Amino acid sequence: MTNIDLPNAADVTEALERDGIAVLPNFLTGAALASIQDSFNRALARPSFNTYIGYEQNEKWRVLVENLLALDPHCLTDCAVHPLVGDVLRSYVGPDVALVEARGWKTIRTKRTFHGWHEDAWYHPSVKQRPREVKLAVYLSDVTSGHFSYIAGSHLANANQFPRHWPQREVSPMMHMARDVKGPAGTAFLFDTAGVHRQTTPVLDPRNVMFFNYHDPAVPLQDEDVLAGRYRPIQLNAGFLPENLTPDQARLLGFGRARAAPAHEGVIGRAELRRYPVLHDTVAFALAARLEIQEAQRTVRQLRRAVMSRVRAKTSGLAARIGVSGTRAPSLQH
Ligand SMILES: O=C(O)CCC(=O)C(=O)O
Repeated sequence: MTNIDLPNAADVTEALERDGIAVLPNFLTGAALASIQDSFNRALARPSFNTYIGYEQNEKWRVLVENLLALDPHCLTDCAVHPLVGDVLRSYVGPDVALVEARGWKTIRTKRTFHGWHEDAWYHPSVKQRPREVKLAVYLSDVTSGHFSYIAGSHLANANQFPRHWPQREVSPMMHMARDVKGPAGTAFLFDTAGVHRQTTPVLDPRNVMFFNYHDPAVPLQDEDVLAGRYRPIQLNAGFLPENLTPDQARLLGFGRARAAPAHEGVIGRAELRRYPVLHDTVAFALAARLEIQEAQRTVRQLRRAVMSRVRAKTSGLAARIGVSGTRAPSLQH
């Protein structure tokens, strides 16, 4: 269930314009939260491999749960196309805003500073005027450490420069502007990804979170993201869609926006940039070898059966010729 006491869209948009971040306490509660937590934990049970869809991992500290719109219906209705979120995004990003990514992750317990301050890089450097992009984040675990932190107002200062990583010495003078988002599971926040932000360390308890990313899908992407197959296509379980989906919600989900896209953008899981390609090939080889061995064992069993039935046929023919009934072949007698 979503919270009816949420702030109104105008106030949230104003906070985004001013600070670059707006916190939505108790955004997700009750059955909707419990359902997503359960689905998320099931996906975290084991890695995706071959026929099993679980989590993906490309670094030690974070375990990714991709394609939230295929994970649980509440990710779609209670988060991605939540009416408040839609209203804020249309006025802050623009009428062409659409969901481009819906993924979550678990950060493991760590004291290591594995994730630094940054703005999100996503659009092609040929785009001169920085396009707006907003993420909706929803905590799925209670967060008291390893929380999200955002330098309020930094989205305005960075508006005309290409996104980059920020060393701590550059951020230290702005730390009095840091918004630390801690809170129970169900706490959400919207932030402009042009602002300087990070996940803080230490992470004393594993943290589960979902991130829904919105920008105008017509904006060209940076080369790395095209190679990595990021942002498109976005998978959706059509069965999760509510019967009364509004035209605004359909547009926010990007309905019809990929019709003119080149074919390679529509193919899931064919990114040119693979993480750990040697390991990937080794595992694929091991699976192929396992299947070949199975097939060889089957052939050996078949051959053995064929030989045995020929031996039986021969010995019973021999027995018939010498007039002994029920006698086993001499070679099998001892
Ligand atoms: O996991 C976090 O708290 C930080 C997320 C982040 O840096 C991002 O989404 O760009």
